[in-house]
Amino acid sequence: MKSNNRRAFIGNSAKASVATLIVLPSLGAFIESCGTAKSTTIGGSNKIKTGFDQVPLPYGYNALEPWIDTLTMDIHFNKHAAAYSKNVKEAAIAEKVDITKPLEDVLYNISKYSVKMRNNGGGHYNHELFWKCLQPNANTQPTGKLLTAILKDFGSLDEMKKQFSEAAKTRFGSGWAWLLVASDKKILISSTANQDNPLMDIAEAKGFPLFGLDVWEHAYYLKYQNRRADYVENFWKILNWNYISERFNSI
Ligand code: MN3
Repeated sequence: MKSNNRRAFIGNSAKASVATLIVLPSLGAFIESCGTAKSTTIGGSNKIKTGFDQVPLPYGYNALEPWIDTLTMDIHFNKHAAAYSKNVKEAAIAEKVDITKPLEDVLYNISKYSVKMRNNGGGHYNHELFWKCLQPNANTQPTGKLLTAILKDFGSLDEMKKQFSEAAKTRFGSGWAWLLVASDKKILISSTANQDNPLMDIAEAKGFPLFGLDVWEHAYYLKYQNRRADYVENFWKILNWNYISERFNSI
């Protein structure tokens, strides 16, 4: 894990003090880790990086009614998502990961870690992102550079939504649908199983996730039961495009 720590260090080196620089093992290692840092996947600024602790929900449990019900939000945040955060910290301690560094640094190299880290690191990251991408009474639309990019890659906003909804509805079993930016800046739609995500080196479609939709049954079953398609349809009504644009503009 030492090289990961070095990579994480380099990622934050703009903020590092001269005093901390002297702990680097050698100039050779410094140069080597600079080279590795460049090869990491596309990512956002430090401002939108993810820590290992849960950030408080930015709205009440009932705020997304009637599209996502209060009890689902309460259980989802306080039980399911809380468990991912607790478990990823356990895995981090066991695998000597510095939890003061962004979780993204682990996810970029997830194939080098345990299954526990993959499931819970992904689970924690995905949920922290999910809450921020939702908003009560959203009624927002993509604008500016993000809208231009969507139109370029999909032809229309409706076409993007159609393809995303299809990915969400057809993901077999538990998983997520994603809108992501690939390293060539092309906007893609993908879906992943379980708690995997596009940041991971094992992902089929790699890139920076703009938003994801949780299609595990725990995300919708109390209200929608087997009607995943209705849940997917209603998701568009509470999507926080302002935050999603902020993510797009940060890369
Ligand atoms: Mn979930």
